[in-house]
Amino acid sequence: MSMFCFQCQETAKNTGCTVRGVCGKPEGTAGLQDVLIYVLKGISVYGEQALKKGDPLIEEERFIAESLFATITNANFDDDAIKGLIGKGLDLKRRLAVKYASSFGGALPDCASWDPKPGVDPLSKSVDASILSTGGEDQRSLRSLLLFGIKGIAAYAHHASVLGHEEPAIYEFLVEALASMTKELPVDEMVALVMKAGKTAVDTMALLDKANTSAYGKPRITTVDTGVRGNPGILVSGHDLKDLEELLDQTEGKGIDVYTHGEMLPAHYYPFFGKYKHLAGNYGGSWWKQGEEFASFNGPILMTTNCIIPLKDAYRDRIFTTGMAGYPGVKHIPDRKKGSHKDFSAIIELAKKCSPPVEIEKGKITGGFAHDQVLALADKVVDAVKSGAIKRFVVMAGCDGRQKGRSYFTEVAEELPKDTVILTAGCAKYRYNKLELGDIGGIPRVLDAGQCNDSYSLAVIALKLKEAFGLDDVNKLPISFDIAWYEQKAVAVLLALLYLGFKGIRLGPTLPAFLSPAVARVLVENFDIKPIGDVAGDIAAMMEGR
Ligand code: SF4
Ligand code: SF3
Repeated sequence: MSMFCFQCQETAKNTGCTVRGVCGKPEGTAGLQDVLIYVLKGISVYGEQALKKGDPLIEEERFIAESLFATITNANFDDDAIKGLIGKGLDLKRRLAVKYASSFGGALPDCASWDPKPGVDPLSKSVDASILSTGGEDQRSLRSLLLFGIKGIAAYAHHASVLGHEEPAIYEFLVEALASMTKELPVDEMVALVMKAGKTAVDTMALLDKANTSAYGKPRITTVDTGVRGNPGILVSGHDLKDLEELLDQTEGKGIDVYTHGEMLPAHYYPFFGKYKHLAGNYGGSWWKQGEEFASFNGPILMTTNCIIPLKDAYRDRIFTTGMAGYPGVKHIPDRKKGSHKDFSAIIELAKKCSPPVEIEKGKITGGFAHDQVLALADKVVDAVKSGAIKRFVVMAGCDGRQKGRSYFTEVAEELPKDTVILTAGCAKYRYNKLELGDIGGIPRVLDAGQCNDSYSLAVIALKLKEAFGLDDVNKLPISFDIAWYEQKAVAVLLALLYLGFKGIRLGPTLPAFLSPAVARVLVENFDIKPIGDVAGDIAAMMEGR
C-alpha cells in the first residue's frame, strides 16, 4: 500500500484510497500531508507545555490552523507548498523544543523529537506518520474523527482570522486535540475530546458568523442571476469572502464582470457585496462540475479554497489559486502583507484578453436565509407551523459530490410533501436549489442560509424555534436532519450538531469509512445517527418524526 487516506466520503470502495485518491491526490502528496500532520502533532506536544505555562503561542497556532486547512480534501495538491509547510513547521517545532523539551514529563513521542537533517526527503517519514501506524481500529477511528473534525474547525478559524477575528480557546483546542493523538488515552477521554470538537466547531462557526456579518452585513433575501452578461469575466470559487472583496475592488470600472461559483454563491446574500455592480451573478453549480463549467466560462478562475479538482487542458492556463489552495503548475496569488491587499493584477490582465463566458443556463437562485433573516420572519414561521401550513422542516445541509447516489437528495427535495420547508447550507444545495419547489404563504420551500459554515445559522434557527414554541428539547421540534457530507468541514458541522443535542440525523450518501463498527455503534446508540435509506421510506419516517 503506497498511501492511505479515508478522510472523505468518496474514498475508494468506502474503505480507503490506497493507490491514488479518487479526488486525484497522488500518493506522494498524500504522504506529505501525513507528514505535515505529524509535524503539527510534534508542535502541539510542546505547544501544550507552552500553554500550561501561559506562554504565547499565536504564531504556532495560526500555522497549525493553516496547515490543517491545506490538508482538507481538494484544497492543496501542490507538493512544493506542502513541503514548504513541513519546513516551516519543523522550524517552529525546533524553536519550541529548545524551550520546552525539558518540561515534558516522560518520553518524547517521535513526532516531537523527529528532526531531519537538511536535504532529507520528508516523504521518508510517511510510513511512521500514517494513521495506519497508530493503535487499534477503534483508537484509529476516534483519532481520525477528531482529526477530521479539527480540520474543518481550522478552515473556519482561518476564514475568521482573515477578517481579524480570532479566539484563543479555538486555537488552543487544535493544540490539545493534536497532542492527544500522541497519547494512549482511554476511550471515554477520546470520546470526550470528540464532543469538545463539537463544541469548538459551534464556537468557531459562531465566530466566523460574527466575522462575516460584521464585515459584510447580515445576509438578506437575495435573488442571484445564473445567466451571463457580455463582458469578459472572472470566476471566483471557494469560500474566502475577503479575496472576493479585494478582487471586486481591483476590477471596478475595468469592463470585467465577476461571477461566483460553487460555495462563493452566498457572497451575494451579504449587503456589502450588493454595491458592486460588476458582481454579475453565479455561474454553474457545485465544485465537481468545474471540469465543464470552467471550460465554458472562457475567463480566468480564482480558487480561494477547496474544492479544486484535477485540471483539464481547456482551462489549465487560466486558473489561479490563492490562500491555502494549491495545485502543481498553477499560478498562486501570494498572501496579502499586513495592512495591504492581495495583488490580482495578473488575473485582471488575463481577463481582458478572454472572451465573455458562454451562457449555460438562465434563471435565478434565491437565498440569504441566515438566522437574522429567518428570525425576522419568525412570527410568520411560527404561525405557519401552528396553523399546520408548515408540517415539518428538513435540514439538508452539507456538501455535494460526484457519486450517483446523491440524486437521493434531489429526489427527497422533489418528493417531500408540499407543506415541508427545506433548510440548507453548503454546496449540498445545488442538488435542488434550481428546482421550482414553490413557497408556503410567501415562505420559500428552500431556505438557503449560505456556505457550509452557515449551518450554524440553521442550528440557531432551530434553537430559537424551540424557544418560540416553549419546548424543553430541540428534538421535539418538527425538524428532521438529512445531511449530505463529503469533506472534513462537514465532519465539523456534524460534530457541532451532535454537541447541540440534535438526534436522529440521517447521513449520506454513505457513513464515513473512518468509523469503526464500535465507534459507529456509539454514535447510533447515543445520537441515533443513521445512514440514508430509500427516498420514500426516509420521507415517510421523517414526516413521522423518526
Ligand atoms: Fe481518497 Fe478522499 Fe483522501 Fe482524496 S481526500 S485521497 S478521495 S479519501
Ligand atoms: Fe462544498 Fe467542497 Fe463541502 Fe463548503 S465546496 S461544502 S464540498
